[in-house]
Parts: sequence; C-alpha cells; structure tokens
Amino acid sequence: MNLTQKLISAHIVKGEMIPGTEIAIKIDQTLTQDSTGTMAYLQFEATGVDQVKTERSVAYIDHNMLQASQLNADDHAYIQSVALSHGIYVSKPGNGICHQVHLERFGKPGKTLLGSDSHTPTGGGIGMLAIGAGGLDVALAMGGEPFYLIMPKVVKIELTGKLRAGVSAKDIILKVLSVLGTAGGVGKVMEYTGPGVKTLSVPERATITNMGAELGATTSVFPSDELTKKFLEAQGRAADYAPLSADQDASYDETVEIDLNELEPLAACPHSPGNVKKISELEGKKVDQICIGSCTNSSYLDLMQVAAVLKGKTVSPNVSLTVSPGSRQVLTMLAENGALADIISFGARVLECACGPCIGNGQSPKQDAVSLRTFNRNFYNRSGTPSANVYLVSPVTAAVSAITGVITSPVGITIPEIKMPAKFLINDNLILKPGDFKAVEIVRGNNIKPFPKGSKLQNELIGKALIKLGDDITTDHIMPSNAALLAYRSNIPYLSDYCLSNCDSTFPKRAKENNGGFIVAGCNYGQGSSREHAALAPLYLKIKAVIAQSFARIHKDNLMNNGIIPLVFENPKDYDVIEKDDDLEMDNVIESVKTKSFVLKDKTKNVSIKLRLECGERQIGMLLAGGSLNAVAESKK
Ligand code: MIC
Ligand code: SF4
Repeated sequence: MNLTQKLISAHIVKGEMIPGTEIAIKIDQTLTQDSTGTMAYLQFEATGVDQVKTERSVAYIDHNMLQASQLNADDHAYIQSVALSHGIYVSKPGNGICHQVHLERFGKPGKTLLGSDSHTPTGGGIGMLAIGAGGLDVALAMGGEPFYLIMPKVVKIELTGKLRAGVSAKDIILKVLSVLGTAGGVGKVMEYTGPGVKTLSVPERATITNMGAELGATTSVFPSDELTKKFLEAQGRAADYAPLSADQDASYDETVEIDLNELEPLAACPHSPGNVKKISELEGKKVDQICIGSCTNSSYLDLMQVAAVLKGKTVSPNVSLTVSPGSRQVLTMLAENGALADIISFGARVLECACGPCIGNGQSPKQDAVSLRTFNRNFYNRSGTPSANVYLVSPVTAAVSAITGVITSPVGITIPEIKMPAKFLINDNLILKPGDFKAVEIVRGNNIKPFPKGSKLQNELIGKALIKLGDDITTDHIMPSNAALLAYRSNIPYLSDYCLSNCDSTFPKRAKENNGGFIVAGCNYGQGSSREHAALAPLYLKIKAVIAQSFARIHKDNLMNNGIIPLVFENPKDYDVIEKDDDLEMDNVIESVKTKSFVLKDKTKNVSIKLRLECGERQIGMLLAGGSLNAVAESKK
C-alpha cells in the first residue's frame, strides 16, 4: 500500500478504498481558527454534544486579530468559553498561526486531523492525514461523527536530488503548481516519496503540504522518518513519533517526477498561485512591499534564513517590509538568539504571530503596488488593494529583494546553512487546557447572530441566473475577507451584503429583489478557503443551486452541507448558452437529486440543459433534508 492508503485504511469506518467512491474516516484530532471557529462552535452547540469525542481538539485564535471595535474580542471570548466548556484546548491570541502551532505542539504522525481551514494539510509534513473542511464538518467530527469524503486517487511526487543554495521548499510546491495547476489536485492526495525526501526538514515538508491546498488536493503527505523523529524530540514530544512510509511495491494512480537539482527560484504571479514564472524572468521588477510570514513560510528555519540574509544590511528605501513569525515559539527563539535584532535593525516592521496581511487584515499595499509575499494565496483583492499585484515567493527571494528593492534571485548569494535546533523553546502558557477550568460560562457578544439554516428541498426551483462567472472563482470572490469584514464572521446577514462583491457589487441587492436565484460559473468554482460563509451567505440570499463546469472540493461540500445543490453541466459547452438574467427552472427536483440527473429549462433561451449532481449517497439525504444539521437531526429521531 502507499502511505495514503495505509493512513486511510487505519481510519476507514464506511466504504471501500475505491477511488471516486464515498468513504468515511474516523477523526482523531480537530482544529479550528477564529474566523471560521465562531460559526463552527455555534454549529457544534446546535448538535447538542457536551464534550468533544476526539483525542484532541484545539481552538486557535490567529486570524481576526485587529481589534478595531469590540467585535473580534467578543468572538474570541465566545470561542474561549465555548471551547473550554466542551473539552477543547484553546491557543490564545499571540501564540501563533494554527497550522504552525499544531505542527509544533499537537500533531502526531499516523493520526487524522480535520481542520476548519484549508491549509490544515500542513500536518501532512509529519505524516498526518490532515484535511481542511467547512466548520460544520469539523463540528460534527468534534461530536464523534466520521468525516465523509470521496476516496482520492493518489499521486506519487517523486523527489530526487537536492536543492541548490538559494532554492527553497516553496519553489518545489510552486513547481508542482506549475505542472498540475490550481485544479490539478482535486480528488487526489499528493504523496511525496523518493530520495529527495530525506534532504527536506519538517518545516520544509510542511511548506509543501500546506500549499498543496492551492492544487485543490484533498491533502498532501510526507513519510514520517528520522527527521520527523528528531523534530518531535526537539519539541519534547518523542513519544508522539511513529515511523510511516509507503510499501516498496506501492502503486499510485499518477506520478510526477521532480529533480531538485534542476529547480530554480520561482514566483506565482498575479492573481493565481498557479500562474508560476521563473524569478529570472521577473528580475529587476520594482517592488513596493514585501511581507514575510503566513502558515506557509514563517517557521524558525524560514526566519533564520531571512535574518541571515538581512543581517547588517538596510531595507531598500522604497520597500515596506513586514515580518510575521508563525508562532511565539519561533519569535521567542529569534529573540533569544539575536536573529530578531538583525531583522529589526534591517528595517523590518515586525508584526504579531498571526495571519495578518495574508488574509488582508492590515498592510494593504498602496495603489498599483507590487507586493512580494511569502504567502500561499495571491487571489484578486485578497490583499485589500484591488489594483495591487501580489507575487508569491520563498523567504530568501523575499529577503534579497528587500535589500535591492527589485525582484532579485537569491541564487549566488551566500546564505549560511541553518541547522534545525536540537531543542525548541517550549512554553505552552498561552495554551489553555480544558481540564484546568470548571463550569465555564459561555460568553456571547451581541454580534453573534443566528446562522441561516436550510429547509427541506422543494420539488420545483425557479429563478434567474443572477450572475454568470468565469473560471477559478475563489472563495475570496464569493465571500471577501478583509479587515473591515472579518469582524462579521458570526453575522451572516451583514456579510451577505458583500457576497460576490468582488465580481459584481449589485449581486446581493439583486438576489434579495428576486427572492434568490441561481449562480452560473465556469471551472474550479469555489477554489481556496474553507470558509463556510461562502455557502452561508448565498443560502441567506436564497440561492437555490450553483451550476458550474466544475467545483473545488471544500466549497462543494460546504454548499451541500447547507442544502445548496452544486450541479455540473453534462455537456460543458452548455455553459455558453446561459446568460445573466435568463429565467431558469427545474422541476422534479427531489427525484433528480436521487438519480443525480437534472434537466434545467432556460425559459429565456427556450432550451433544456442536462445537469449532473456529483455526490455521495449520504449527501443525497443531506440535500433532501436541506443541509447536514437537518439530516443529522432527522437521523436521531
Ligand atoms: C485563507 O487562507 O483563505 C483562510 C482565511 O485561512 C481560510 C479560512 C477563512 O476564510 O477563515 C482558509 O484557508 O480556509
Ligand atoms: Fe492564515 Fe494565511 Fe494561513 Fe490562511 S493562508 S491560515 S490566512 S496564514
């Protein structure tokens, strides 16, 4: 068996490991973060479960850090109180980004992890089966329900050779993205093998598995080996180690070969992580802003390399440089060994250990800026500046470019080798253990509004094509997140007024005037984040179905969890037929869901279009009931 099959077979509770069929797996650990967490815990409370049934569940507070009013602080107080009263650990604000901290303090090779954040696959860097999902799925998993997914195909990514100086793990995943594209991983797990694996440290592996999310992959995974063991020992967690690898004769559905010797520094150009070019093609481009950090690239290793490049130099006069360490462990270690002083002396603006600019929470660059970021996403307007051009690069590329003020290749620059520490600094005083607290009162700020619930499916769906979108619409298009909106993650009525505003600001108003309707889109609809708000806001606006050429996994599940039908064209060319404002109608909907085959009448064009529902058997019941919570409630009757 390959490693993915081994991990799945150790957790499978329903179905068989046949790619394309529905399976259910037991979830050992969960994580939530605050921008999806408030909603996830409201949903968890709705399930009526008293104490979590997982081995370990952790609530991180790392996204909504800007406290421009009481709203975020209120949500944080709710998360802390609801978590502690239900047996969930809390990582307080300032402790770091969920994925970085989970890797450091909680992740265990061989375990399953479900997280309400699309970059949960970071845990694959230590051999976990770590999957991102909507908050509702995570809420159900906390209550002991298995997680349902389509058994993925497994892609072998065979790494040979060794990276040259100046070439980084980030360049490996950018290379994979250039080969497979942003939809190339849908329905697949990326499994890294080959002699190149042992040349990559745990944080480097985690950079790669983290950004596997940008391929649309179910997850990505590395073997758990001697380096994993050393990493866990250095975190004081030797007992959590378990060796894991694929069998010698393991078979795979596809293979991608990457010779690390031949890689060169790369960048993802605006506005997609899949728009990859060589740094050598971009060299000399003037840069206005550089941001180093995010769950992809803010480890001890990353920032030590950055500090080594910046030491004794000065930031280019035209560049604003920010550095956000991934965790307090990283920041404290840099402070203790003097590297932080090198970063500060260089002229960097050191931000707190959090997502920060990665989610548009501050540091929006100036108009038309070129912003170089070590992050994982450069979707349109994610930075908060619509005209900005964001390039995704490795930390060393970012660091050398901060010196020169133009995009610069790090190849040829002497960067001292950074060794992984034999012992990380361990201080868990910002992690609250539920056992230490008794009878916690749940605190609910008045911004927490009831979330919309789906209702039983109607047999006839009538409405307009309210919007016609192209390919690769991201969840940042569907439900934008920025400093102004993040505080409203627990207030869907408010957020829904911004739904799809990155594509057409009149959409929410027209949806309300028309009592809902349909969304029509091209390929890979809903790529990017796990935010359920990208389904809840359309649900609130009475969107009945989304008709697309194809969907991204997490968003499609979120739609179905909330009772919205995701339909694909039987003949992709029919996409061209439907135009905005066409009157659409589907009857016999209940039977159509059961047979997964629909006929859509475009009354304006007077044509019938065949549509297909691609889902598991359980999701049929969910759609009929009007969403996952209704289906679970019905099953308990
Ligand atoms: C992201 O990187 O897009 C986020 C913000 O972390 C999201 C979660 C969210 O929208 O709250 C994700 O990746 O799932
Ligand atoms: Fe936070 Fe950015 Fe990572 Fe999302 S991608 S978890 S916003 S750092």
